[in-house]
Order: sequence, then structure tokens, then C-alpha cells
Amino acid sequence: MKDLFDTPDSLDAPRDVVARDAFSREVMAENAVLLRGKALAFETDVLAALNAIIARAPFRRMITPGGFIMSVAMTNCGAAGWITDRTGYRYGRLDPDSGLPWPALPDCFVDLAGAAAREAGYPDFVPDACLINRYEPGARLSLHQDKNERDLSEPIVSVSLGLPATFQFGGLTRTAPVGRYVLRHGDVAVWGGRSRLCYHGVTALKDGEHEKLGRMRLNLTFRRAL
Ligand code: MD3
Ligand code: FE
Repeated sequence: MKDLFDTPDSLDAPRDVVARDAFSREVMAENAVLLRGKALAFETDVLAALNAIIARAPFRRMITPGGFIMSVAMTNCGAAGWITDRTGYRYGRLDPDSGLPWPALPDCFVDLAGAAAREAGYPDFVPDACLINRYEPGARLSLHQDKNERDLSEPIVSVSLGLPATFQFGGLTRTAPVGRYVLRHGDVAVWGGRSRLCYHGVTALKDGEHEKLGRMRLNLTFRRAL
């Protein structure tokens, strides 16, 4: 955690090199809260649970309705999983690769998502789906909205693990100006209310080595899908 002791060169130094708290709460936009380091207390259990999930439902690069292979590899756990293929985007109860139900949500996932949602003002959030995204160097997610969930008044909780990524957060139209946030290992964000339908994306992952995860970033998004 070297950067905790860095001092800014100037008052307007980039946010990334200014001394910052490993644990803090930032408001990115109306109803969008970033809880730095919130997942660290769950790290050991979450990483073990992830290994068990990907043994049963391995990462795969899905195809978009437009025929492109996504650079981000995905899998899911929970009662429903998000999938895309040539016929569209949707939630499904079965893993299309195995024909089996997705692995159950581990207790530590439910606990982490619930604790973060509660801290952000959503005490009743109970996720039924967790999409797990794997970014390798160069992988990116272009600006999009999440609107395949049945009840868009339910928030989304996202957990970042591994290499840092630049997250883009825009407005309700694709062309609205975007803000940028570096999301690091252990950061948790909660999106609800007015931010729920905002366009967002992730720029191409820069190469690097994370001490626990190696050359990758994982993002877990907890949703109420059904
Ligand atoms: C803002 N994942 O899986 S997480 C996605 O880092 C997705 O893998 C990104 O966008 C990732 O759909 C971003 C942050 C996030 C997730 C869902 C949101 C931000 C959101 C839904 C609405 C608004
Ligand atoms: Fe999204």
C-alpha cells in the first residue's frame, strides 16, 4: 500500500496519486456510492468460493447478438445467470454450456452484497444473481446500460478484485459526459435510484500483476434479476 504514503506533487495531481484512504466512502453520482476496501474483510472466503464456482461453471467468452465475441469472459452463480448469444441478452436458470443450474450464491457473497447495500441505504436488498466478469489485459466493456433485470428499482452491488481498472460512469444517454474512477482490489460500489440506468463501461485493462489474482481483474455484480 505504498500509495498511502505518497504526497501529491501539486494540488491538482491526478486522483490516483494523491494520498487516499484505503477505506472510505465516495459519492460518484446521485445514488451511486463507492465503498473503498469494503470487500477486503471477506477476501479469503470470497476467493475460495470463486474457485469452487469456476470449477463447476468455467469462464467463457460469450457472443453478442451482433455476432461479436466479448473480450470479457463471464460466468454466474445464483438462481439466475446473465447470458448473451446470437438471440439476445437475458437471464437464465441454467448454464447453457453445461445444461446445469448455475452454482448457488455462497453465503459470503450474500453477506458481502447485503452489508454493502445496507451501508448504501438499501437494507432490504437480497440478490438472486451474481455475474462474474474476468478481464485479462486488453479486455474492455463498452458503454452500456443494465436493464435485463425485472425490477429496476432494485440496486446493483459491484465488487472489484485483482488488477485496477478505469471505470467510466456516464448519464442516461450514451453521449452524456462520463466520469472516470479507478476501481481497485476490494472496492465495492452500489448503484441504485437515479444512477441505476446510467451508461457505464470499463476501459481496456492495463497489464500488471496482482499479488493474489495475477494478470487479471474480476468483477462481481450482485443483482435482483428475477
Ligand atoms: C452502473 N460490469 O457487468 S461494475 C456489468 O467492472 C458491468 O465488470 C462492470 O457493467 C465491470 O454489467 C462495471 C459497475 C457497475 C455495474 C452495474 C451497473 C456499474 C453500474 C448498473 C447500473 C449503473
Ligand atoms: Fe453493466
